[in-house]
Amino acid sequence: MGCLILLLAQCTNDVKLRQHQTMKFLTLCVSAVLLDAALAWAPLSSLPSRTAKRTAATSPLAMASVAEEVDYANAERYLSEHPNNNVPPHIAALVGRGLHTKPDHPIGIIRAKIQEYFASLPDDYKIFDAEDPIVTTKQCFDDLRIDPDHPGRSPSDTYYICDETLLRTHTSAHQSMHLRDGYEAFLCAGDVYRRDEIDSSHYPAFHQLEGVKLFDQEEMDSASHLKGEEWVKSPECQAIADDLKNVLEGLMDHLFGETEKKWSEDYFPFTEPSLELEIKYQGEWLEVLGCGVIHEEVLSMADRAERRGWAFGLGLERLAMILFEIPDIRLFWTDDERFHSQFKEGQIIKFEPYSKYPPVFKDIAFWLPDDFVENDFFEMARGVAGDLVEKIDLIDEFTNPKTNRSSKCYRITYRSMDRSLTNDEIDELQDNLRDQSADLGLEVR
Ligand code: FA5
Ligand code: MG
Repeated sequence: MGCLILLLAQCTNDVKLRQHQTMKFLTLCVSAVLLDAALAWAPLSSLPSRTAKRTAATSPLAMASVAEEVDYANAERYLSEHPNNNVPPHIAALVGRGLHTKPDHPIGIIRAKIQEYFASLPDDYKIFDAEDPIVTTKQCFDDLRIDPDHPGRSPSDTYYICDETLLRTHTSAHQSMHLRDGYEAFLCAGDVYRRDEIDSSHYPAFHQLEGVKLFDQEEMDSASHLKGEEWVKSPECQAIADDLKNVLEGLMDHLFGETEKKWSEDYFPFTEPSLELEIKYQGEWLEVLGCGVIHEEVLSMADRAERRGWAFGLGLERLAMILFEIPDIRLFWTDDERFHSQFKEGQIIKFEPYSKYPPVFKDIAFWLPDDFVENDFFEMARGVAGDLVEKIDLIDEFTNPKTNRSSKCYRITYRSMDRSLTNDEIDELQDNLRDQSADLGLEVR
């Protein structure tokens, strides 16, 4: 409730915010109060399974508290008229599709399989899957020690609704809230959004599953006062990291049987040490998750200073691509029945490509303005041609030594997942893209 009001207050700072949106938020606040009251008597343990959102509703801080009242699939929620709103309509249209909650969708199937593994472990993991995809900068970044000038926070990487609210870039945005609410072991799945490169394993909308576990306070007692390097070097911190690796290796074996895995050091401001795990897929290493021992400052900001534990965040599309042999990340979002009819709840079935239609390649070269942001161009291409853009590769770069002007040449691969493309239609899209490039200050060569 508190957060909803905060969110409302932040967004109404924007005088241009449409009135009906303000009304919607007010309605939500009232519903949240009613729901809070209605649930106040319900013992947590008596609630059945799809009630993660209802148990969250008993918390004063839960953004998910009105999950049953809010229509996350309403694209209007994400398209405020705030001058710094950078959510394009084709992204707003993806939010709230809830692929991770669909029992017959590969994302839902893999999520269920992951939950099945965690249910077999001794700890009791609380399941969340209905948090609001709109989070505050505090939830997504500050609570996780991500500095104001971290590149991941910039509008070239993140979709902002208004200055203080955004589409979550990772499910870690909900860690602190659940920790503060007293949960000690939980899984939290949801759709996340990033402005990113375009190819078969990157998509601006994808799904993550977050896992967090705190350790018994007595086990950590002799070390929980340690900070920084001293803590990281302690046997207690090492024990947490070892447990984390064991649990995740067990998960990979549960999903794939024996697979080739590779751990590497990584860096996240909210964990130390931090690691990433890669899996061999079609002869290449594919990064599937990031994880680490939760930074003591994150725990202390979440009012759990005396506790220690681990966290991980894995990419559900990446895992599903390996498990179901789905060759292109765009397929997860298709409405094509030839895709959906192949998958059934609880079953791991290899995907049979219904056809591989031929690609159409088009190159575009332009002189760059000084403030060129590659992701702006990628997004513009997706805005013009949608999922017909399979990938965009930089194929040439050049700086004129006399004028010092730089140019780049990109090759766009157009390919439909369900039909053959005609040259004429692609020429038209490419012409549109060339015309629109001027809006980014690009001078087509
Ligand atoms: C994170 O998002 C961290 N929040 C993970 C984490 C959680 C670390 C808790 C420590 C503790 P990263 O940006 O590496 O980390 O993303 C995690 C996973 O999401 C990646 O390993 C990958 O599997 C997936 N992923 C990232 N970007 C994309 C994308 N554009 N498309 C599809 N999957 C992606
Ligand atoms: Mg990573």
